[in-house]
Amino acid sequence: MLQLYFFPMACSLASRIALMEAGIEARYHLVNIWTKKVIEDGGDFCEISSKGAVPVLQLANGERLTESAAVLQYIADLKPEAGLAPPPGHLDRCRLQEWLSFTGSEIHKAFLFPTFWYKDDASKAAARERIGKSVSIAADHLANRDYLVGDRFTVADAHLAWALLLFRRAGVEVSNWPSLVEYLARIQTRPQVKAAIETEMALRKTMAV
Ligand SMILES: N[C@@H](CCC(=O)N[C@@H](CS)C(=O)NCC(=O)O)C(=O)O
Repeated sequence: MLQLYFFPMACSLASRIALMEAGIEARYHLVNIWTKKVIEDGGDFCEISSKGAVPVLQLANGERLTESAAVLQYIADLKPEAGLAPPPGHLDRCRLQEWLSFTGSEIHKAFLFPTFWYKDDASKAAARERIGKSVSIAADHLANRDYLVGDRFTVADAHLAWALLLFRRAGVEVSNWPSLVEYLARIQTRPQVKAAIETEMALRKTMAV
């Protein structure tokens, strides 16, 4: 069985959404990403992955995969019939990778600066402006379409939707981009997305961090 190491409402939420959308049963291990402890047994998370970051997906053969872009595509390819990623070799598969990469580097990492790393207001404001530029690209793309790639929900949408859910913490309002407000609402009408968010929101409240 697949095993996902996660922290509630962290980027590993996208992997949970992918597993649930694909109907793949998995074991979920709650990790405290700040203390690097696996909650259930107090084990050292850095022994699971030297990166010390979620998501980590443990495969059926015991190998472990990290990086959301890789984990999400691996899950999607386990159940091609769920349509969570275009088939390899198709141009749309490269489009999917394009969005996974953009969300992971230009959006995800960008909002960490104003939220956690920068202490002074000027640096925070500059970081928010930068994230705004990246987000505007996604907002323009979604102005006339329902999903990032093709005409159906893919793992790229799970990834971007997760990032948008965390914007407020970084002091960035999604309401600045009406197309993203509609997009996020659309993604959250999906029963599996809703259930995944509810599960992690409930768990997040139990964490003291
Ligand atoms: N490039 C990685 C980033 C993973 C990442 O930054 N995960 C965060 C949670 S959203 C984390 O676990 N951070 C803990 C740390 O870096 O110490 C990915 O896209 O999966």
